[in-house]
Amino acid sequence: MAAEITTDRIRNIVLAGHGGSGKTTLAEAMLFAAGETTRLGSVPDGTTLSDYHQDEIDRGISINLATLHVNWKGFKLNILDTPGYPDFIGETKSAVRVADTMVMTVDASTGVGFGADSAWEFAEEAGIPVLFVLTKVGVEQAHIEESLQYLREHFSRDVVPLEYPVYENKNLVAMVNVLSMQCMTFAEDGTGTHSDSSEIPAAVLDRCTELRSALVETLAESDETLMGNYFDNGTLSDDEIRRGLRTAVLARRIFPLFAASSTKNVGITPLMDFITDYCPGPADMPMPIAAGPHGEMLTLDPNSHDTALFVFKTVSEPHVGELSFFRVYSGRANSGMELINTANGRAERMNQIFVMNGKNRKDTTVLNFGDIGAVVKLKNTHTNNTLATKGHQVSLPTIWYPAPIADAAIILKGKGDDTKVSEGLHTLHEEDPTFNVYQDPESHQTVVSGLGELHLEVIMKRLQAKYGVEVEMKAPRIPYRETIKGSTSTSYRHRKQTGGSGQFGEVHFHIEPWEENRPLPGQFQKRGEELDDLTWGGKFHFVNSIVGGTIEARFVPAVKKGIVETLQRGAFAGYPMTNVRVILYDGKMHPVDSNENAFKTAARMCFKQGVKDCRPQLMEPIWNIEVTAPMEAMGDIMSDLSSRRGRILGMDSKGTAQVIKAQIPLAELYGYAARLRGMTQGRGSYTRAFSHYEEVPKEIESKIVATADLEEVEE
Ligand SMILES: Nc1nc2c(ncn2[C@@H]2O[C@H](COP(=O)(O)OP(=O)(O)O)[C@@H](O)[C@H]2O)c(=O)[nH]1
Ligand SMILES: [Mg+2]
Repeated sequence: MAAEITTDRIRNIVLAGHGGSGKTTLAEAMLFAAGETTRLGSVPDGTTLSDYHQDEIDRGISINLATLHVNWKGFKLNILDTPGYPDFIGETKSAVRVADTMVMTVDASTGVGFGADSAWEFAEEAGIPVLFVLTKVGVEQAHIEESLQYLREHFSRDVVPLEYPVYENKNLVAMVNVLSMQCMTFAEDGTGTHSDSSEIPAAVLDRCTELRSALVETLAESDETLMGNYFDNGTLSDDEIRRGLRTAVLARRIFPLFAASSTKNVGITPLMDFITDYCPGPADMPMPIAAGPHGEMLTLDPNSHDTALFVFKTVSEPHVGELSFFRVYSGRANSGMELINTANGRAERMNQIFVMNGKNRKDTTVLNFGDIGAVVKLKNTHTNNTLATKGHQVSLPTIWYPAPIADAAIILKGKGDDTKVSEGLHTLHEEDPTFNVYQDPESHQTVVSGLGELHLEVIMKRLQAKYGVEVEMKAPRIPYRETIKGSTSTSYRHRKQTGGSGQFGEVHFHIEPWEENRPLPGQFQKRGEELDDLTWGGKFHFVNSIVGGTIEARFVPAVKKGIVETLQRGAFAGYPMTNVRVILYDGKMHPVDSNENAFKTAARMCFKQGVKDCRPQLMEPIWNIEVTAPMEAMGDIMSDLSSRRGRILGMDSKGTAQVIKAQIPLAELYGYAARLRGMTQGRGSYTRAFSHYEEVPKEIESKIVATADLEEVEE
């Protein structure tokens, strides 16, 4: 790009909407119309600029957010094409953060019932205007009026059509520009050029006139001065409409609706005109509040010469290295400048800066306040970091990502390199903060988590492609807990004669459940007690009530240690045990053969033997979930939940969606995100949080106990 782009000439837009609704194709049409490409790329052919990663071409969907730009009539439109699938919603979140307008695509060919609620919520949260685009209006079964009605019911009653398709014999032949009341006929060559005529076909004239009057009325209602003029003159002048519309779009009081057939580039150039004329530039939006060097809050100054860049995405590309995508929030970015990463205080050099079109990069020397670009080979910079001028270090607010809802344990397939796996997973996490990995200290499994099973699958494929290691995913080990419901008194003598010295220890235990304020059985005197908080949850109450020195005091700690070891490893199913009281009330010693080890072993064996008579019970983690989905899917969702041993706590409605609150065992939650999306065409979502432990039903418990790995030798 030759000329330097000034802030007032920048428009940052994010394309959002349901997967498959036509975002990538729309972006492709914009690029072709602006002369940025020499042919119109296609998603099915794998020839778009946005979906250039191999996994995207293979699956035919967008997985990564792509940064594109066009030069349109002297304006630079930065276009952030996002994936629509809930598994990759983190990418949408990142893109919304740096955009000033959202363009939400809505598939007119499938009629009502599309999703994209989360994108709408993100725009609401960010306070940015939303334009809707009805896509695929060229196909025969396009539902124009139904879609409009749905948008009004589902999102806002202030959705106003500014472009209206004209059909002849079910073929799309033109579009009416409702603002100018011109009928636009588009060139056949896919360039998006159109010739306009004031003659509007009779079939749509009344409807378009009606839509325009409604728009004028809405504008008048949203502004007091305009309201006055409207009453005086019965209408508004073109200039008043222009100013009123701009203000209303910015203030989110109006949500304009466009129509497009992207594969033919029909209807898109007027949308681009609208974006440059009516949508906010970076300086029209409120300046972000950042944290100063001492944590103080300050509003950035749009006229400041100090640079502040926010990194909203990083990706490592083969043959390129790590690319960091950023937006300039203050000052300007120059190639060669040195900045400080305010998250870690490290200096970074902006060796080369680029503007992007998917995988294509163009060198540039300067990006002004508000612009979006990329830089390669930063050393210590990740998503959510701010790079700022030394001495003027500010930190921009970070992007908050949705919490993971799917987990899997991973196992290396065949021979491979463990360190490569952990290095690879770590880097993939840095690139995609919605993907997490951790080592479960209890199960020793490597557990990955993300926004759905598809998300995890895609990341594992990426691990294989980039690091050459193949892994398998399976359900993570459930952190069951053992406990007891009954009590018993039991004893155990450990005696062993091996060659010279022997081993001898005998202990007598009373074992019972621990409960707050449960009294000690009357027959025992308390000589000493310890109430431990177990690291795996729950309590262990150890009571020493040895009378007459049958076991010397020096052996008592070893007895306790033997029990605690068994609690940790599990006494009947191989899971940690909680909430137990053991009263050591008798025992025997041998003058030569007794030692700490012997007592420890005796305690372990005695405890395990006793637990058998205490009605052992396995406990499982229960999670609270909140499922949001369209009404039509409720039947399937409910019956699926009950087959997963779920308990419905309540139902509510949220807009046109239904919200189910339920409790479900963690063991039944594996694969749930994918199942839910399958039942709802990707429109269902859920959140989860641990609630409590509950008894595992007997028939399930016996299966778990049967596979327990509990072999123990008497040392
Ligand atoms: N006929 C027709 N097909 C379209 C149009 N826009 C997109 N498509 C097709 O719809 C599918 C999904 O489009 P895509 O752009 O990948 O949607 P995205 O997931 O929102 O990016 C692809 O097969 C496109 O070729 C359109 O305007 N007309
Ligand atoms: Mg796409």
